[in-house]
Amino acid sequence: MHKLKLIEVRSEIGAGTRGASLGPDAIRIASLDFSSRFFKRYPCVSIPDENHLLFESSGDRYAKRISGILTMTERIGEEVCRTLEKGEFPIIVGGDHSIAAGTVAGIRMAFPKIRLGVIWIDAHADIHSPYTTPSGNMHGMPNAISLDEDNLESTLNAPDQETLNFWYQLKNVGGICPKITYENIVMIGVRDTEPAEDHLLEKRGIRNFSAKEIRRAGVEKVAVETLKYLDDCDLIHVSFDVDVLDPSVSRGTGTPVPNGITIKEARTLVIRLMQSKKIGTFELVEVNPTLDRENLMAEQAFDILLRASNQLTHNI
Ligand code: 6HN
Ligand code: MN
Ligand code: MN
Ligand code: MN
Repeated sequence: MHKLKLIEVRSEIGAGTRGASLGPDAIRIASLDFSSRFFKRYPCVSIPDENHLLFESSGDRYAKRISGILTMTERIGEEVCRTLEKGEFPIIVGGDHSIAAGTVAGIRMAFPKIRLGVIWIDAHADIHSPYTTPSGNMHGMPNAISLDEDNLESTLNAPDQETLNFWYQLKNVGGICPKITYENIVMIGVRDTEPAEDHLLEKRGIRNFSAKEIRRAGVEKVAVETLKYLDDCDLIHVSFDVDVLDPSVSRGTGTPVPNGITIKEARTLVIRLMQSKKIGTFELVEVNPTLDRENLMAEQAFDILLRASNQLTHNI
């Protein structure tokens, strides 16, 4: 039986809207409504945050608070690596999506040689670099960090040398760069991208199952196709950004995008993916209760976490 370990990361500094750091606590509160023993059953650690940086002015316009993101990536990486080395299954709960760079770093630190796949369930591709970001918010960059992607062909910004030094260090956390390759990433539900990202998605032929495709083919088929696409991988990370859901589900996330997937589709998708023994880590991010009503998003997120973990404990 899988031994699960929860890793809570109250990261706030990668997002442009305030409140994602409250996600893990909103999810804990939601678990009470389910009368669930989830948070009693599994061991849980909390990664110290760098949120004090929000109260300092940051000069790095094209990679805001990047020094803190580097510190967080190292901390998360070490914890995820330790957890995997103990044979436990890490479930990482955010926080903003910049934490995904730390999760992938941790997997790589534990297993430098394996073929690592990533299933990116999100309204966004999160593949910006400081050269292309429209916002400077680093939750839009974790895939570029893992892929060692600067996307210079689409340069719009001129980051300063200090920012670029941090960017280089960030991509090299754990001493392996790149940590994943383009053919081993599948995106599901991505529908809000900038031209610089579109350029990469097209040039690199990244597989994306749109919400429309999910509706047409059925979520079951999309899960099967996704796993088939990553058949060569030894281990797969699933990263679930709650803004993949349609905003009708809830407004409780910083960057909601219309035409998302339904909660029913999300549940089936996650359960079906988790049936694969290759899934080695699961991450859920971007719940923001300050934007929500009656903690709806946290309840949906907890429901997904619960189903994912129940499926995992069945995988003997
Ligand atoms: N997320 N592409 C936009 C940006 O500012 O870079 C949005 C990023 C959203 C990131 O939701 O994890
Ligand atoms: Mn995201
Ligand atoms: Mn997103
Ligand atoms: Mn946009």
